[in-house]
Amino acid sequence: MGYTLAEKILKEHHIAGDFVKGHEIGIKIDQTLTQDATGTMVYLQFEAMEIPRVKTELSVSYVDHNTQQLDFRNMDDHKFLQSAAAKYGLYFSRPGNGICHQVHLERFGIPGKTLLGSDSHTPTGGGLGMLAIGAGGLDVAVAMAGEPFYLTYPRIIGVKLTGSLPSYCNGKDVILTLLQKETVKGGVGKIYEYFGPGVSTLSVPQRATITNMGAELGATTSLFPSDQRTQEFLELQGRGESWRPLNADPEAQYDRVVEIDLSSVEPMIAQPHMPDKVVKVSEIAGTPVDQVAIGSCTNSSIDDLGIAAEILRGKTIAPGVSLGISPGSKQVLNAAMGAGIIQELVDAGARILESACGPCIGMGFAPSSGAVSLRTFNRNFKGRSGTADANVYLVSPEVAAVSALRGVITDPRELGDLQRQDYRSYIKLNDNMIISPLPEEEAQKTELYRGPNIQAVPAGRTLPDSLQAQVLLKTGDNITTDDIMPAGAKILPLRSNIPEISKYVFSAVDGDFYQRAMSVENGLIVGGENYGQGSSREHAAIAPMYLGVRVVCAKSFARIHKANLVNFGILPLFFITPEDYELLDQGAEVEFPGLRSTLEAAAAGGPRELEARFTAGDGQRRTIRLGFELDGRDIEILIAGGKLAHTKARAGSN
Ligand code: MIC
Ligand code: SF4
Repeated sequence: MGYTLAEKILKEHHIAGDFVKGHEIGIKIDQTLTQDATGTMVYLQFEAMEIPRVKTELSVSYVDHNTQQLDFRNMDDHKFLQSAAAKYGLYFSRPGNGICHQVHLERFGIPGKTLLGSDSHTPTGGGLGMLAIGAGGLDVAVAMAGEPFYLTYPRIIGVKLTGSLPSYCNGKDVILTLLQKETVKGGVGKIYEYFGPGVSTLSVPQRATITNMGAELGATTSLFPSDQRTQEFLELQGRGESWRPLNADPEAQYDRVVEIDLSSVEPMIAQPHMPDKVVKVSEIAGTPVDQVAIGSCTNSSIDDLGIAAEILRGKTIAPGVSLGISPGSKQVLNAAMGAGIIQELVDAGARILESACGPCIGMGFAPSSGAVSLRTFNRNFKGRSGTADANVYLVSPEVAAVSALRGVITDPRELGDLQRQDYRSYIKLNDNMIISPLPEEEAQKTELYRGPNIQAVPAGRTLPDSLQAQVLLKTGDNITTDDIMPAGAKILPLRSNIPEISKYVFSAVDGDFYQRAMSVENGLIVGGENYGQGSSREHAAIAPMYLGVRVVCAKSFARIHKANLVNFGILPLFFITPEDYELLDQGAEVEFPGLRSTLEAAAAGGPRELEARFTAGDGQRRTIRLGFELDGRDIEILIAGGKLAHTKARAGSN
């Protein structure tokens, strides 16, 4: 029997648990990455673990999210992160050096290694043949401490690629096609592994676009083989020695195979407000466009900017359109300057933004009221752009550029065959914005810099045996972490200050949530399917915990958010009978008798379900059964009141 590539890498890194599909396994993490919006919590938590230096092969702290410094707060966080990198032995990628995933691909990613990142788009590294997984910050801190990362052994979906992409298509159209088939919850508990003759026709940046946006499937990660194209990419980065060939065995068994003939892929577009609301561009062509943004960790490589320049050369964007470009990294920006791409884009009317996340996370370049904004990004959740009623569409750089030109959504096939240039000779290596780890002795003398906005991580409460909690909010399906804990230029500077950021929990969904949560001792949220999809931000768990939320009852959960809930002592329960969701309304007082003893019994092999009693909307007293997919370790963490408390208690008892 042969192995898939994902299985091979998992097997090589497997250090705990039974290596059986569906079981929990612990894997060794070789590399970690953090970004500034999640990073401050990561290093505060790492500090609390009292470990003098990271134990991974390589760890990098990036600053790319909160780069609009409207006051002291973001810059204070950057300084804190720089001091933490110096103290704990990490590389530090300074603001301006680029988006974490793009820079990591260029400068650090290694085929066959494992990477854990406190950002949900960490799977970008899968484009290089890395097993790259997004996780909550605390899980990343624990991995930096040399502990295993635990995950449920995923199902492996093979994506067989045949043919080659037409000139007007991009890796983006491939992943949008897959999102249309599989939906935003189709990938939960799965790894998407690409194979077949079509693979070699895709460059590493195109592969990275595909693995990056695999996050929108809810997948654990996505993975490409490491082949000659990978070798060429690494050699261009002066890192040829990091290359090794990696492939699935010919007789590898996938749990399911999806086939995509690249030659038949068409230009695709995700409509507001979900990445899986995908249709062909031709179906909605002609819709007027107000704004176009090219960039983000999905589509900001030199080839992405290059093709936009190719389309816009010598022309001017439509009068009603504002075009913003954020190059993925300093390397991309430099190459784009060298190749004249920036000149051409500026000549055509583009506004050059910083090499950072920028508009993708609502850090500037917000669209006008009710605007149609076409973005080469990966998420179009309502309000994420910074404008509550904007309509954001997700597209390739080809569609973005031609639509900017015409002022309406346009199918790039109108332009006929597109000519692509080879920009390789413009790539110059310059790591002067990456600060290397300090030698151990010097590192230990470094003091952490802490600005006044940086507050300690609040502690969770231990789980009582019986709990009564009030339903604070009932949501529908596919609630995102942006709904739970919004981002944007106003709220992001509060990421290091939980008491302050907590005031914005669910603020875009229900303006009274904060007040209501503050008025009860224990809160409960009712959710639909795929609760907590999207970002890895643990603030979507820490802040509700701070507001007293003890339990979330949902039809199903997104992977990273569920792990974050457990890490911060919030119990994730699912409706065994999905119709019971209808019974549990906002305001209900729910009793959980024998909560802790039921969990303890489950850890010892007992049934993984418990009872909840409440008065339903019809005035009837009801008892329903709720399930939990938690293993013994999760249960210990929940009982202790969260992973930090659990880790401390364990350290104390050793
Ligand atoms: C995002 O794209 O939503 C973010 C901002 O990069 C997040 C991380 C965060 O919230 O800080 C993610 O994807 O994990
Ligand atoms: Fe940054 Fe957007 Fe990528 Fe998140 S999705 S890492 S905000 S560019």
